[in-house]
Amino acid sequence: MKMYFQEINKISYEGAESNNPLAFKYYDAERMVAGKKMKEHLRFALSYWHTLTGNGTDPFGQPTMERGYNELKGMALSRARVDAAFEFMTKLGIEYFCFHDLDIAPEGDSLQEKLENLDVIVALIKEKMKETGIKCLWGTTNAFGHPRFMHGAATSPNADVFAFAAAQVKKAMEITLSLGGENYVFWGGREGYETLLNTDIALENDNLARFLGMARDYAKKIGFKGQLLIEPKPKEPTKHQYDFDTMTVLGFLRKYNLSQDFKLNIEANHATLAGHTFQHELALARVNGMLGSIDANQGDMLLGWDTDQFPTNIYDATLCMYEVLKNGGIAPGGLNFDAKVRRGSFKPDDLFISYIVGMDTFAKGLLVADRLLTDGVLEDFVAGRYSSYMVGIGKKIVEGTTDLEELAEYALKHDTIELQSGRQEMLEDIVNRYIYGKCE
Ligand code: XUL
Ligand code: CO
Repeated sequence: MKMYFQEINKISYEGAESNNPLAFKYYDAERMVAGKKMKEHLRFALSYWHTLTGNGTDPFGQPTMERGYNELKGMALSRARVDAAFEFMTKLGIEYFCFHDLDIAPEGDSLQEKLENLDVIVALIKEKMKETGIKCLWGTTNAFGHPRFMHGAATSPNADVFAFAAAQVKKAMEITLSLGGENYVFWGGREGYETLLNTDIALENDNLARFLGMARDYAKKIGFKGQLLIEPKPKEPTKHQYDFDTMTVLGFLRKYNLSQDFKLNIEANHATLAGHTFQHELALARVNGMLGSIDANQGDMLLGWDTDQFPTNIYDATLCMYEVLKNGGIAPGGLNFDAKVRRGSFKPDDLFISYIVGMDTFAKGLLVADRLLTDGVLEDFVAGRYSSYMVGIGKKIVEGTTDLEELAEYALKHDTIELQSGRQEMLEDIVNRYIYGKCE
């Protein structure tokens, strides 16, 4: 079998003092943290699209990525990418992957040919999974790239497009099931609009719900036990994506009676595009029992689009893992690196270095978050801040045993109110100090 990363050996843990860019400084897969192995907390996954099919093109320029399979085409290229993917994951110790149908096999000239191509590659992937023990975190379908989806898929004004997308999702779910996928993701693709002058948003939203309902029914019918996930994103490619953010999706799912069947896949860069922090989206999903999985990446605060950079921001990673720990873990979801190397980082070892930095950032974030939670520093402060709801009139408010009249009477007698400081800067300093050194 051809090797695509011959010059790179298995990546090992060397510790925080190491200067080797091709070694882990914090990610020590078997290390126990809060009763579980690091790798069980983090459940890292490779994104097939950015890692194997991404070639460095941007709207202004041609491919840049130096890859050993660049000369190949069609099915030969798809086969080579399978070999490269499993070599890469094995060397990094990544135990999961995520994919779109079209990442793994070429379109073909007809729907039939596309389905047949998929069957051939899926058989190959299955062999590799058996050989390596690597698993599928989630599958999805690409119903946004082909020109037929220019006006959307489930929200296209053309019913034939709706049907085509349905055929694709049906197949992608079957594949995900046959690969033992633990989740299935719906990212909105082009489910949104550019102008209301040509758009029936009521019908489009109803159709999106109909589509998701049919997908849920089919998943049940074929015995897919994985978690169904929706990945919110506010804009790009459409001006206004229907799955804007956590609360928008939650409202939508509740309206159409779908909230029992779906959870959310929260992506860092989508959160910031929506004008939220990553933690905001994670926390709202968590407190509503909807946190399903994570697309780990980061955006650039100076740019208004989805740059899908590898996550290197320790502050955000810490607060992400804080939410994950408070959620009782992320399984059956995981941390999928929906991230791509910059166009100028075109060498094969850049791919390894980027994953290593991302994995180290989240491993360190996990250590800091665990220590923050064990010491209870933030939790204790927050509990104290709301302590007036534990007794007296506050307790009655929470228990629903009071009303406006009683509250008005109470307020008349207690109109000299003493407030406490929110101590934001003090708390930020505490987080900083835990990041700097309280947990090696
Ligand atoms: C797009 C995005 C997708 C989904 C899968 O912004 O994040 O890659 O994660 O379709
Ligand atoms: Co994503």
